[in-house]
This record gives sequence, C-alpha cells and structure tokens, in this order.
Amino acid sequence: MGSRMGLIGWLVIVVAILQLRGATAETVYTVGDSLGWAVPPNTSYYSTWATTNLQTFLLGDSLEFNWTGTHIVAEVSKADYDNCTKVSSGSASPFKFTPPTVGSYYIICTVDDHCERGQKFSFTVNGSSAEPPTSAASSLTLSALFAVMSTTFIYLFLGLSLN
Ligand SMILES: [Cu+2]
Repeated sequence: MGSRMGLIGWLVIVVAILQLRGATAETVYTVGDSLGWAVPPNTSYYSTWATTNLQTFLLGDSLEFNWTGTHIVAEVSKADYDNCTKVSSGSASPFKFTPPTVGSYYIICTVDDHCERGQKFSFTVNGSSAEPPTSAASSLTLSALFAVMSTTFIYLFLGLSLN
C-alpha cells in the first residue's frame, strides 16, 4: 500500500511542475505576419500590427524579423523613431530580438526612406509571470500548495474508502 501512496504523491508533484512550466512559457511574435519585415503597403501597417498583436508582450517574449532584400532592424530612441534618424546598425534575416527589460521600444528600418514609408513600430514590454522573482516564487508556492493539498486529499479519500 505504501508504494502506491508514494507513486500517487510523485504523480501529483510531476503535474504541479508541468503547470509551473506552462505558466512561464515565452512567446515569439513574427513581425508583420506574412508580410514579414518590408516596406509596408501603407504607413500605418506596422503600427496597426503592433497595436493588434503586441498588447500582451511580456518580458522574456521575442520578436522575429524575416525579410528578403535590403532591410535593417534598428532599436532607437523615441526621438530617432519620430524623425526616422539613420542610426548606424546592422543585422541579417532572420533576426530575433528579445527585449532585456520592461519599458517602451522603438523599432525602425534605416534603409533609404523605408522608415518614412511606415517600416517602423513601437511597443511596450510588460512584466512576465517569471519576473520579478517574487512572482515566480509565489507561482512555485501555489504549485507546491496544490501538490500538498492534492496528496492529502488522495490519502484521506483512500483512507476513508478502506474503512
Ligand atoms: Cu527596410
């Protein structure tokens, strides 16, 4: 009987760990969807895309830029974003960008007049369930509590049904 109890306990712990991992999954957003990173058909294309798709961008999530031809991904200040400043920068497709901190980010292409034609967008990174560490700790605590309560319930249930 003891070995069966041990097995159930282990199963509950494994389930709790899987739940914890699921809660901290990271998302990779493909910029521009099927258009990729290109000169858009209208100047509001990428700002609309960002507003629609990046509302819940969390720390740990990433942007993936895919393109053909000549483009650049440059992360710039708000002033450079507004003015389409040609900062020196470079990258090759595909390019993955993972924002290092929470806050606002401004992305432009610095090739020719691409930025002026709408190849630019801004977005905000919010805190994730894994950051700050206190959040992860409380998530772990909840999972541990769940494991203990489930195990206790199973022990009580089996104990009662045996009597
Ligand atoms: Cu470009």
